[in-house]
Amino acid sequence: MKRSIAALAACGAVVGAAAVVLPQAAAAAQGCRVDYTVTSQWQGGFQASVKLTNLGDPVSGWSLGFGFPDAGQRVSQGWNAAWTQSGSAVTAANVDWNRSLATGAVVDLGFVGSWSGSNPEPASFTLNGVTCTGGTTPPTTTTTTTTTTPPPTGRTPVEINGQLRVCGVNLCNQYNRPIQLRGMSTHGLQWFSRCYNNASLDALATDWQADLFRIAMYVQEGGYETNPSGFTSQVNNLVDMAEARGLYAVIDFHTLTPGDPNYNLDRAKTFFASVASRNGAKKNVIYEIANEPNGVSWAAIKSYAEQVIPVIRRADPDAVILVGTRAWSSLGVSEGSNESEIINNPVNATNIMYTFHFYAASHKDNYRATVSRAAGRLPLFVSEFGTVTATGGGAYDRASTAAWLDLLDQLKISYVNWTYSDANESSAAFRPGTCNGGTYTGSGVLTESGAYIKSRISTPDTFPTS
Ligand code: IDC
Repeated sequence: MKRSIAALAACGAVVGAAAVVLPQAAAAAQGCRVDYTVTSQWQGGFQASVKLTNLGDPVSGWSLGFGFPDAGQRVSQGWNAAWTQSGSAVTAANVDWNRSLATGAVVDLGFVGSWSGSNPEPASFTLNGVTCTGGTTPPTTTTTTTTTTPPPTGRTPVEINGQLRVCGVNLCNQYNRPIQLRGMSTHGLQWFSRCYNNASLDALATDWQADLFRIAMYVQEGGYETNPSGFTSQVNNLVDMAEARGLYAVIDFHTLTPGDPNYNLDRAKTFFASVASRNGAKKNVIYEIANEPNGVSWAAIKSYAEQVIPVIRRADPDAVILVGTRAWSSLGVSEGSNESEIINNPVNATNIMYTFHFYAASHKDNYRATVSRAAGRLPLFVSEFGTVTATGGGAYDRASTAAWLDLLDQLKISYVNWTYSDANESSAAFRPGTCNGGTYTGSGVLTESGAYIKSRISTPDTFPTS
């Protein structure tokens, strides 16, 4: 799957100067190298990373061109440049913030594309009209500044990836490279707070090697509405405990019943104004504004989102925000709709992702097909899934869970499993009674579901660092 071709070789073109050799005159060395990698590919679609290196003199304003050899290939969504396509010819022009490229500067671009027939790599890369032959053309200056950020300073997920942002349909790290985060969700804080302590958070960070921790704060059922300040400080404490371990924290406003998030609009504004002002300077916080809208139109959810997001932005302008989708965050599928209602009428905000939830024993091929299709068009985040039926109990479905996680890995979609708790239900990762003791590590404390999910989450991350 992972292919890397490089349009590279030695030489570059020297243009500008005429007959007399006067190196200090107007001669501008031009040269470039492109490393093109298909980072994932699925039926009908693919994602590519395009790393452009300026080997010539510094440029201010640039345009990268290339051609797809197969006319069925299309760029559907690109990032870090303005992307256009005419026939099989693709152009990526600089955006404001990466207009200037020093000699040796590298700029990371990428896109999600579609293909029919075949998916060969593009050819004939050009920078400002000059073919990228790559290699070692000595530039006429000795400047070798680069636009890439320094190497990572630590080993935890937050130290490596830093402040996250949405780039195209992906979640990107501080190097503007797509990443996938994998982690666990609490159960309802009103019932299971005894499960969240230093020992269990240590286990999540070290034994599980997780990247993120979702803090599910129910609003009803004995949750936030009964004690706003108490639940707010409980959430803040858990954000700090995640931060201390280098884990990302998803602050989940866990609306469920009633399904219309507007029922809790005023509570949401109060809660998010408070947690965003308290945590806005942190790099590890992601906000999830409504867990699972249900029985309510997309228009109503969008209206809610467009009122709550600005409240968060005022205090925390750069955080990623997750927006729940219709029908228990199924992109509408569980109420007979689909992702097109969002694509046609997206939330008017930037740096947001849409959530998709599934329960593997209940939601199978048609839901997977929706996610495969939607992933090329919308930034998706699986902020909750279960290995069992949608009740949170019933049969553990390993085969369907594996199919889901393989798909999410391929699409680099982040995921969070329900639940990191010892609830007496098959979706819980720990056996009943575990949270009454002090041990959360090892296999003895795990349920069948927990053992499998831990085996998936604890495999090494491959976070790009440049
Ligand atoms: C379930 C819990 C269960 C609790 C119930 C009602 O597992 O113990 O009694 O909520 O609050 C969701 C929800 C999540 C559900 C879960 C399983 O986000 O709150 O938790 N589920 O039913 N969506 C689909 C499934």
